Amino acid sequence: MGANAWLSLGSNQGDRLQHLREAVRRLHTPQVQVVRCASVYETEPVGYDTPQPLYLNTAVQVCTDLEPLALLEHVMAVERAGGRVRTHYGNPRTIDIDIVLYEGVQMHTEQLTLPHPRMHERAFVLIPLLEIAPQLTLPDGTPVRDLLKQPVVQSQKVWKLQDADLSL
Ligand code: PH2
Ligand code: MG
Ligand code: MG
Repeated sequence: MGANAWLSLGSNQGDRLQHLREAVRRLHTPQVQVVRCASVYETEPVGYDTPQPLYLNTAVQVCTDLEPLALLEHVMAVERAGGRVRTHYGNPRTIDIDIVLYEGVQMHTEQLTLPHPRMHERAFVLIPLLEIAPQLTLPDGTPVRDLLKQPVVQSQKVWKLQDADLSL
């Protein structure tokens, strides 16, 4: 019996859908079971001061035996396998995978903060996440769906793709 965690995936470089597909397949290992995949959404870049290509974003639920920092190591290995090169913040990326929530965990270290500190202000995280976990709450009990009501989140453009299936 593992713990549930929710990951946000994004790509805005190259064959974006293929990068998401490969990442989901690589995430799924004996210690990290991908139990749910959201639809794929095309999203307007958020939080940059230079123009950026549109993203494809999705979210997955995993059930895992790994502790949060070990899960982070796994996620970063999957990013590297997907051709992720860390240059500076404003550069497009083949694949970005963020741990958004890990059941029952609140932590703040140099490597990892949970819940993800910017999930509250990001429709591209919240909308796919709520598709697969409509009842999800933050560790303080706040329903994640309440975060969607904020005007800053409401103003961000997110389009659901009808013909993209990520399931394994
Ligand atoms: N990721 C970011 C910053 N901005 N915007 C969109 N639409 N999608 C992302 O995945 C994304 C972003 C930092 O990781
Ligand atoms: Mg990110
Ligand atoms: Mg990241």
